[in-house]
Order: sequence, then structure tokens, then C-alpha cells
Amino acid sequence: MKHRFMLVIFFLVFVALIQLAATPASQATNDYLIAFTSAVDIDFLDIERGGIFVMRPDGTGIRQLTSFQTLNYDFEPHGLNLPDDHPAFSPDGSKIVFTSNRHDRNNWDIYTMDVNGSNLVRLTFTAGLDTEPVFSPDGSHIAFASERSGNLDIWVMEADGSNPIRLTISPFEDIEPAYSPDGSQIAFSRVLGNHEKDVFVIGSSGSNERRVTDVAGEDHDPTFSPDGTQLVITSERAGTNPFGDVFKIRLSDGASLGNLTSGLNNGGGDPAWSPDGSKVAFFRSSTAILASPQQLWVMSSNGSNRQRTEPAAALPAPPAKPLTRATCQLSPTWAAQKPTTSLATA
Ligand SMILES: [Ca+2]
Ligand SMILES: [Ca+2]
Ligand SMILES: [Ca+2]
Repeated sequence: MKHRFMLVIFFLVFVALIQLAATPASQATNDYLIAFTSAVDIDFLDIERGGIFVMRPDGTGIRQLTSFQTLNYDFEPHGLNLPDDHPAFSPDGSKIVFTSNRHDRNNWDIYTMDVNGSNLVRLTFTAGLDTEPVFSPDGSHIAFASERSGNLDIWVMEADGSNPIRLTISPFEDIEPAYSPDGSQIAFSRVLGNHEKDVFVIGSSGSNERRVTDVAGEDHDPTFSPDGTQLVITSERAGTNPFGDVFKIRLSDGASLGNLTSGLNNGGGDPAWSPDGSKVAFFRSSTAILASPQQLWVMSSNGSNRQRTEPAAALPAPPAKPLTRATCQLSPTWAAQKPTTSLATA
């Protein structure tokens, strides 16, 4: 997840990291779960508003799993980390992996919890940032970005936190890992300079690193198509403010297969492909200004039928004060399958 654009949080922060559980295109089942991080701080005297939430796709059944002080965030040139951030479902939907600085506000580490918020387990114990964790498709491993070796690289560990292995060895910041559907590859973003990122891919055991995009500006936030041959990314190649657009590219050579948010005011970013391939979730800035609140949108994977799908019920009551400054990070991903734990039993 994700993210070059963070500004200072003053008294209002709206942040959502959204995970939409897989929903069959023809069946709007309501027993999937959405997990997301929200850091809405409508009152700076009440700084415990943020947290990881789960809810049903229609916004009902909202439960707050964690809470944090929304001002206790970290802003680095490559992105933002909230006190609890980047939740991602396990493949069976029973667990959520996320990053947190709950033990030390200057040190993020990887944790898992059950989808009801219980059974918290800390998986990493290293200095510095450990973030953006994602389960492998078989649930056996977790890929994440870690700066334990000096700057951010892509690492993989077993799902219990054991046997961490460094995959990328570069002087650049390597972030935003995403597993291919067969688990054999991990796409990631490399921060090559100021306002310069490109997408790379590496074998999930660390071999055969390869550059996928080589385009001026930021190409990042890769996630795979269900067949593993394409990626959706955030790209600035169309020049759309403030973050660029959602582009579909071919994994083999990085060729553009289209701007999926062409013509959409303020473009879109942080795309994520649904497991059935029919939809792409993305964020859209509410204005062309970097610090604007973000909205979650879902479109067909050909870029048509773009619709805002706000988790409105997840957010506190409308702000009593005008929104003066806001920043947001919103990185939708889709769980691989319907969670096995329902809210009724969570
Ligand atoms: Ca750490
Ligand atoms: Ca590196
Ligand atoms: Ca680039």
C-alpha cells in the first residue's frame, strides 16, 4: 500500500485500508467480510478513533477490532503507516495480518489476529519498519516489507513468523509486495528516486528478479490478475492529479493494456483485482489535491461501471467541524475466498 502522498494530520484524518472479501459477480452475498483501517479523527481531543474494522459488504455488522491514537502515525517519503495498518486476510478468511506500532511508536512489526480481533500474535521483533504483510495464496507464508537490513526490502517468513528470508537486496526502498495467484512470484514496487517508482517481480524464493515497468514517474501498487499474466498498478503516466490512474499492464513485458480510470476526475490508485477477475477495487481522491479524503471505488476489470462503494457505516458520524485537512491511505485488496468465520460467530 501504498503511497507517496501523505501530509500532516491535523485534526481530521480519514484513512481506510479496505479489503473486500471475494463476492461472486452474480451473487451479492452478504456473508463475506470487509476489513479496513480507518483513522477518522473528527475531534483532536479524542484521538482514539482509529482502528481496524470488519463489516459486511453492505456496511452492516460493523465491528472495531483494534483502536489506536490517530496522531501516532509515521510519514515517510515512500508512504504512511498508521498505528495499525495494512490488514490482509488469510486465504481461509480466519485471520488478519497487519502491521502495528502498538509496542513502540517508532517501530512497526507484523501481527496476526483472528477476524474477531482475538488471539493477537506478534510475528516480528526487529527494529524499524515491518509493514505491508500479505499471506501467500496457500497461507503458509507472509511476504512483507522490512527495513531490518538497512532500507526497505521484500522479505518472506513462515506464517508463524519463523525463518525470515530476505528476497530483494537493493539500495532502494522495496515495498508493496503482492503474491501471484500460484504463489510462485511476488510483484513489488521499487522507489528508484524522488517521485520515481517502478514495478518489479521476483520469485517467491528470491530468484529471477526482473523489472516490469520502466516509465517516468511512479508505477507502483501491483496486484495480479487471477490468471497471473497481468497486473493492475497505480501509474502516473497519464499525468492525472493527484496520484495517477489505474493501469492494467502485461506481466511479461510491462506493456500497457489500458488506463482503467481514463476520464475519471482525479484518476485512481491502489488497485486490487478480485479473485474472479471481474472487478478491480481502487481508491479515488475526492479532489485533485494530495491531502484530500479518499474514496473506495469498484469497477469492472475493463474499466467500465465505476462505482463508489464507501464503507459509510464504518465511519463515525459526519464531522461536526468542516474538514480542513485530511490525508488518506486506502489500499483495497480482495480476500482469496469467503471467510470461514462469520460475524455471527466472531
Ligand atoms: Ca519492526
Ligand atoms: Ca532495499
Ligand atoms: Ca517509473
